[in-house]
Amino acid sequence: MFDAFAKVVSQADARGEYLSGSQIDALSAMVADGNKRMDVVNRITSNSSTIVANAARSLFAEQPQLIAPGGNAYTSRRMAACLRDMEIILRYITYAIFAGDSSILDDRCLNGLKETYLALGTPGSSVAVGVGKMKEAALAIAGDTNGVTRGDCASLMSEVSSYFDKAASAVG
Ligand code: PEB
Repeated sequence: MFDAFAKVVSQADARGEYLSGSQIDALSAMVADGNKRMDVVNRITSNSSTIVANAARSLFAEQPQLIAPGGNAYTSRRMAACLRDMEIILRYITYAIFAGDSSILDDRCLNGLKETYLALGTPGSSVAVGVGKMKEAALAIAGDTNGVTRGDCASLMSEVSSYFDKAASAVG
């Protein structure tokens, strides 16, 4: 598991090189924008239940066969497993945002997840739709400009977006 700093150090060490100016500049920009990153993690974390519940509700409204008898989220046990899975994925995404690196998400959550879903008979493509819905909700909450000092959050938002995309394409 890496954060953005350890990743750069490890890559430089693999080549036996000092850190480059551009690597230091990139990390320095990340530090300068650190408060925005912490804010985004905090906002998504404190709204996680709403994000998960709304995404699941919307997924089941679009794909009612999932909750019909015989469906993959039918019975409260499977429904609970489904909500739990979405929650786990969102939690690892918040770690990746915090660390500024996706390796924690890749290694501890996404690695082998598609195969797990195949083995369970759970439709990975539906999970991917659910993750996409969590992404829209999380971006809306993270990017809400009410009550905050306005600044340029474009690159942070696209980074946040990329972790959700990565999770969706890993299972879809
Ligand atoms: C991954 N999910 C399930 C299981 C596992 C995971 C390992 C099997 C064991 C169990 O039931 O608990 N666990 C989960 C995860 C990590 C982990 C992400 C990462 C670290 O350790 N069903 C649907 C929807 C979807 C869904 C499309 C969006 O119809 C999920 C939610 N996951 C789902 C369901 C099950 C499951 C298990 C329904 C139960 C399947 C079953 O027992 O039939």
